[in-house]
Amino acid sequence: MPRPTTNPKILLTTAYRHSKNDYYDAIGANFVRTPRFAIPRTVASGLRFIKQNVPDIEIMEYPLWHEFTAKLAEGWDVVGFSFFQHDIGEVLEMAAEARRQGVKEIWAGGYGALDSIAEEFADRVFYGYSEEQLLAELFGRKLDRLRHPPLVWPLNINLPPAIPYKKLGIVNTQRGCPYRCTFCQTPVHAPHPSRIPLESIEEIIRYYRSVGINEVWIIDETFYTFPSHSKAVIDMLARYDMHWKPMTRADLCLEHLDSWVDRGMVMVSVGVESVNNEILAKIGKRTNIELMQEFRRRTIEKKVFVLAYYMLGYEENTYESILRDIEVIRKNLWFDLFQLTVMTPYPRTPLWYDLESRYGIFERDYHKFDARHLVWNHPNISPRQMDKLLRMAMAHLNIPMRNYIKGLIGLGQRRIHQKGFGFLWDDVARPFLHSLRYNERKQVSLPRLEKKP
Ligand code: B12
Repeated sequence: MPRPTTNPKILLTTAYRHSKNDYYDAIGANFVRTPRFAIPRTVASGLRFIKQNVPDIEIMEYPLWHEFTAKLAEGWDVVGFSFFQHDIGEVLEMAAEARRQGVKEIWAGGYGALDSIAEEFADRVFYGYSEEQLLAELFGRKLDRLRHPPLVWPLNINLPPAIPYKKLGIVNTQRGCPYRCTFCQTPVHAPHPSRIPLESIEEIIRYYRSVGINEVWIIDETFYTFPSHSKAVIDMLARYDMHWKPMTRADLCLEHLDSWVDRGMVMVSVGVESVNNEILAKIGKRTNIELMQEFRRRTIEKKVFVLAYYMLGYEENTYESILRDIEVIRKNLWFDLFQLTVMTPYPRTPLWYDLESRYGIFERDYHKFDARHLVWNHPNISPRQMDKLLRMAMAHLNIPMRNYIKGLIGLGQRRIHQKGFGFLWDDVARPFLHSLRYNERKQVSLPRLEKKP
């Protein structure tokens, strides 16, 4: 793209909300019982990263329709959309409205842009992480250091009503993933893993501390891909006295469990995906059930809360085999919380090409690509049966006093042991009071880290 002589006016936004509280909640969607956790998606990580590093661009996260149209009326050279697959329906409506209001150039980016429809409605499609490209192409500048924006998620407890419990600081320490699981889009989106500079990570941890946040979630695809970098991050988290939760692999976590717990890890999330070793081998997961059982045993011992990702609906599955697997989990692998999804082929993954060619992907409603619906012609299970299986799995695997509340009590015991009843202030009252005060929807720009003399 030729560099424009004057700075173009660029607005990047996300799918719109249908009503005030219509924030997608991928965690809350895993429960049929109460109390339950909720993490409404109120901030758009990709757009915050762009804004932090390319400040001349304006961003708008999850607007209501009337907010979006009012914004369009301000006049823009470019309107770009950041979206997931299941947001495409809303984005198509928004792009049409932008064209109607005279916007000449529409952009698409994020994971949803891997769908071929992006080429149809957008003039430009961006693949993968884009800060450097945007800065160079639009403003002829080089990125001296990728900076990490403030990314804060609300963690609520729904009794109901929804009680704001705490605000979590989100940290990305690296991008991409060296593993090649057949269902995952990351190898297409970011095929070459890279590190986020340690200086930027320290900047963001210091920011979280300064605004009263004491828990961070590391949402890397696979934390500890770069061991020496990750070790430095862990030391930093310990130095700032943070509680932290990485998203990683069970084998990596098992190997480092003692030292991670000593440095403040309280929770971990890992992909279990299946309780069948043949399926695990077939999807390229490179784990097995024996390893998972050992991981479970050790995390119980260390009182670490485990969020397990689990997929239903492999080609080999039948209605009955899924019910049997649920029982296997309850007996041998009952983690503290399950994020349950239905295996969904996403564009350009090996799984997508395979299922499309052999069975066909029938679903045309993009909303159903939220990993909670059967979207392809499964040989043994119908979409209705899959809905029922998903609900049954939730009902049998996420039970307050059998796992997730019990897991929290375990965490509380560990904290009492460390801090005495000071934990009531540090872990309960203070996060709650802070949660009422901090508005994560407000865009804040991060001050530069002052170098120590
Ligand atoms: C954090 C996360 C979440 C969070 C989202 C929080 C939030 N506020 O966004 C939670 C836990 C809620 C979540 C839930 C789900 N997630 Co998720 N999630 C991720 C994860 C781990 C990180 C996303 C992220 O923040 N990346 C960091 C930012 C900086 O990167 P980015 O968003 O890609 O943005 C960069 C570029 O894409 C680009 N860019 C982005 N948009 C645009 C737009 C324009 C115009 C331009 C120029 C550039 C550009 O520039 C950005 C900066 O470099 C990814 C895997 C991954 N590592 O990316 C999966 C992932 C995105 N999730 C996925 C899925 C399937 C889901 C769920 C549907 C699963 C489920 N059923 O529970 C839900 C749906 C959530 C939803 N509706 O938003 C899939 C997406 C598949 C797809 N095509 O839709 C992924 C890729 C996981 C996977 N490997 O399969 N998720």
